[in-house]
Amino acid sequence: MTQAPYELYYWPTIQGRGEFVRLALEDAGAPYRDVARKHGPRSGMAAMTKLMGGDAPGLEPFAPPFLKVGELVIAQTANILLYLAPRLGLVPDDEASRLAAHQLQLTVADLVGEVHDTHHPISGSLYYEDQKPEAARRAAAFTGERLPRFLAYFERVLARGGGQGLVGGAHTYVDLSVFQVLAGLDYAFPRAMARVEAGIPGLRALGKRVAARPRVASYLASERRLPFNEEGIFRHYPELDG
Ligand SMILES: N[C@@H](CCC(=O)N[C@@H](CS)C(=O)NCC(=O)O)C(=O)O
Repeated sequence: MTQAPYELYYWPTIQGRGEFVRLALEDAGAPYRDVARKHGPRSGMAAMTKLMGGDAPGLEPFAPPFLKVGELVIAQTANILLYLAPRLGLVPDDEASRLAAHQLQLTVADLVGEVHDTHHPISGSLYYEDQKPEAARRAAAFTGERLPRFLAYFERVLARGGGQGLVGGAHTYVDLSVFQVLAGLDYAFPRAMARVEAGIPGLRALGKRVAARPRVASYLASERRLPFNEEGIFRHYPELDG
């Protein structure tokens, strides 16, 4: 039996930031183990906390997701994708394209951080219910200013590159990530998304193309794709979708 080369470590019940890595692995058809979601030896939450507790060979990761490949443990979503993409054929070879992809992925990470802060503006260790007034203010600023600004930026980048992909004409991991961002924002903020809809035709077409990619479509229809929920990053609290 061949051993899956890629081991993804991420919280087992949410899409979260792990989903950006899952989508890249799934789109490429790369064999991987979603370690914390598996049962048995070297699996489950115990295996994840063990590596986070200083048992990782090399550099200890601060937070999931992280990817283990042999003795190499790589953390930070954008960093994991930077490593994986050339190996999975999800970024062109030239340096300018790789830097562009990484830059865009870091911008996705900024956006994801701001989405997280709409429901946890004070602390990730407090319940949402304990920071609701602050969350309401933060979410109003996010849906009113930041969400339109981020999406208009990605729309411009896409249009300027010809409309096929965010990094020129090539299909890259950034296209997968922006598809995921749109899916998450549609779930969390349907009213705010309706307000920006007319301004993002290129992103919508890109999202449809990504969802129709055979391996992505089959992943999205599978049990491996967890549903969005109110434990993850993209949460639907109607009161935050003003
Ligand atoms: N910048 C990191 C953020 C990692 C992160 O915040 N992970 C969350 C789950 S999505 C977590 O478990 N954080 C625990 C913590 O920060 O203590 C990345 O993009 O991977």
